[in-house]
Amino acid sequence: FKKGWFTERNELWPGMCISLEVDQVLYEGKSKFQEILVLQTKTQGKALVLDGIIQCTENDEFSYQEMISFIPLCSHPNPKKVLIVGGGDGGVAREVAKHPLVESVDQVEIDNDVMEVCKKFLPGMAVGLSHPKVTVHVADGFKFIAEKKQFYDVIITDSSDPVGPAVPLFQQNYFQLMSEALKPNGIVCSQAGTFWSSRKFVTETYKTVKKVFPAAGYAFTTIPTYPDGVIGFALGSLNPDISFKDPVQTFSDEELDRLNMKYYTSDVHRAAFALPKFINDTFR
Ligand code: AAT
Repeated sequence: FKKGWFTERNELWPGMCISLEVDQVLYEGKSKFQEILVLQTKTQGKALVLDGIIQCTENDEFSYQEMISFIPLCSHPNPKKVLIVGGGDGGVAREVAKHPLVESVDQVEIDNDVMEVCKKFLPGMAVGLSHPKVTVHVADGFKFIAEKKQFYDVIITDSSDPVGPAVPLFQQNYFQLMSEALKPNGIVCSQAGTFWSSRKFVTETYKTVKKVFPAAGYAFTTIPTYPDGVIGFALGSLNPDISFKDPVQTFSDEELDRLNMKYYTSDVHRAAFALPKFINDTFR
């Protein structure tokens, strides 16, 4: 990419895609795993792009990072130990670390170059990587998780889309390994695509979670710079009686301000589980 409009063309969302007007290319490089691009966009702040796919922009990242973190954390009565898989920009670590009940966070990101680039160009997200609660591991999330048994209360998979190094993070054996890495009543929450362009993928991911976990759920958030302007999360829990849509922890407006929340509230949490009929129908 050189200049003008960057276009996120991909077969995962055939025939329609997002474009960002770019003022400047701030970084362009190739790691062991993927092509890394940082763009100064005209209206959406800086953008991180991996293998041609937008991972986040400064303007709207809070929607995704708050929701993928606080939905599972607030569905758990005492989320002390948390694992983040992926999330090299650090935004999810930033959100998880600020939750008052969280004591320690492991993060396993496969690509050290992504984290280094984000520390330089996206410090507002990368702060998460150096938070005292957070320990960063550079490794493949799949391998990392296979070695953990009954260890975490919550596992968040902030993964890139199912192309390249992230493919295994959507397979049934990955969800199986996550269920074994959880403590009793633990919860997993995985990035799980868009129900407009990737309806089949969303349904398959939900059904995979349902096979492995006694309880499954699906929530979504709005985000203009991801395909279709929405992205969903597949949730699973070892607690068969959980009701994901009813948060067991709620925060007052003052507490939400103190936590610097910009998107998440208890009402938004509940609303995120109200799915359009055509999606609910495919989940049956
Ligand atoms: N916070 C929103 C950004 C992401 S980043 C996804 C991260 O997952 C990337 O940094 C990538 O290097 C990392 N990753 C990919 N595969 C693995 C793996 N096997 N183990 C550990 N980390 C991995 C999500 C963007 C979503 C885009 C939606 N269209």
